[in-house]
Amino acid sequence: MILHEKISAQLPEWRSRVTKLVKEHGNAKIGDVTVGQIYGGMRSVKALVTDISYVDPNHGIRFRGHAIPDVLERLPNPDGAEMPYVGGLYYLLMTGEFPTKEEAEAVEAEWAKHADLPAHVFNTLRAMPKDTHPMALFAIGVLALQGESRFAKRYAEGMNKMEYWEPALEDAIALTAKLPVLAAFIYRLKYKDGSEPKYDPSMDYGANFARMIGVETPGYADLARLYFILHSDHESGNVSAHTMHLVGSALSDPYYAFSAAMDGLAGPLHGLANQEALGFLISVRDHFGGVPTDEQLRQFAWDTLNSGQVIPGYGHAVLRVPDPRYVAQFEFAKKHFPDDELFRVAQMMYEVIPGVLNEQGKAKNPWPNVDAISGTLQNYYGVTEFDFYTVLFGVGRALGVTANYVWARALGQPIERPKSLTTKMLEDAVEGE
Ligand code: CMX
Repeated sequence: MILHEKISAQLPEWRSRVTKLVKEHGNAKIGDVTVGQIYGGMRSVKALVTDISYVDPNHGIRFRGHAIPDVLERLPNPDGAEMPYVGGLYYLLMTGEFPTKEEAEAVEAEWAKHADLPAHVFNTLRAMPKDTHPMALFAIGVLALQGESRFAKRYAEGMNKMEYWEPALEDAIALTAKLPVLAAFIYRLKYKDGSEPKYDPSMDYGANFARMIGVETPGYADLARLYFILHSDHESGNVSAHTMHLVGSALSDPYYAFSAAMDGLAGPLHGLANQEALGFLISVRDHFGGVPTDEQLRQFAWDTLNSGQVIPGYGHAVLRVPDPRYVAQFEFAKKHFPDDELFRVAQMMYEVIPGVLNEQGKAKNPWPNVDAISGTLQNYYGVTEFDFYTVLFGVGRALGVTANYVWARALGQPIERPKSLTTKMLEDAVEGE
């Protein structure tokens, strides 16, 4: 299998780099931790390592060192498509190299082999109450697949730790292969006829997803490709990525770890902000009967802030500029449907909200994040059920977190276990300062 061959060839050098670094510089200090950071969600504490992606506060995400426009330009596209193969992005995340078209297609072919869901997954989800949130169904569906884990089986048989990454990679591929089918089934179960989707091996990942949720409008397969690529990874400290890493560090297999990660993505301050953001846009549009003036929107935003709520889709823990994932989606909408009413509301938000947040003076970053506009694009193509949007985020996020899982096992990252203190200890530590 192509990713196995590539990683296998790269591994000796990576292992010796890490071993050398830790052996020769294990006591070197990278930063200090303040009391404010301990109480403040560990913001900016440098305590994780990943080579899959990096978020530069002033430039945004770099996938394996490459900015989004570069990634979209250099990854190969399916014939006639505007956006690249998602399988090509997975190759880049896993190996750090841009694939040829054949290599991207080899990853896509691998996915096609593993895409089918066992019957009990469909049945488990059918047994859930109708009003279960799609993210709960998604996490349950993933957990219901756990029995398929090669990692768990090999571990139970007594596996050498140098081999952990191999069944981890098999699980990563099988899991990411199944997610579009799982997501499409949840969509059909919640909002359509509840029939079981079937992956078509003659189509790529993005086109398959578009077909399985029943959106055949030209352009939507490209949006699906773009969406999964943009949401794939955002370094290691965000809630979903960190959860995957933490749970995986106990050698829980990728199914357990990813299901837990999705529970974190389902929070409104993280992935669920995409459903909240579209809800906000719609309430603005409905309140004003269309696109508001900037003065009207300013007042609406202030009313929201004064009632103790956040403006969803704005702000970020690391970024200090408009999120390039927002910019890429904005450009897509501008090209394909510049006159769409909700897109025009989103544009007005971009003009007004940063000023309001700056005036309020609390948010460190007043700019839009990935979630501010993603629902607008889905809505345009008829995917109007916005409680489904975080599931789409989850399908994309799987690409990054599973690549991280494989490399964490390959490089022998140990169980994660930071140290806790008590408030009294902190008070004693600062006494006399
Ligand atoms: N609207 C209102 N207030 C905001 C705000 C926003 N969009 N963004 C930040 N603030 C407030 C915070 O709530 C905080 O207030 P308190 O001091 O009263 O607690 C203050 O500004 C400082 O926050 P910060 O340091 O700038 O931001 P954090 O790192 O603590 O939080 C985030 C980051 C994303 C949770 C926050 O900006 C937010 O709640 N945004 C809205 C929700 C959202 O869009 N989340 C999606 C993020 C991307 C993703 O993970 O999917």
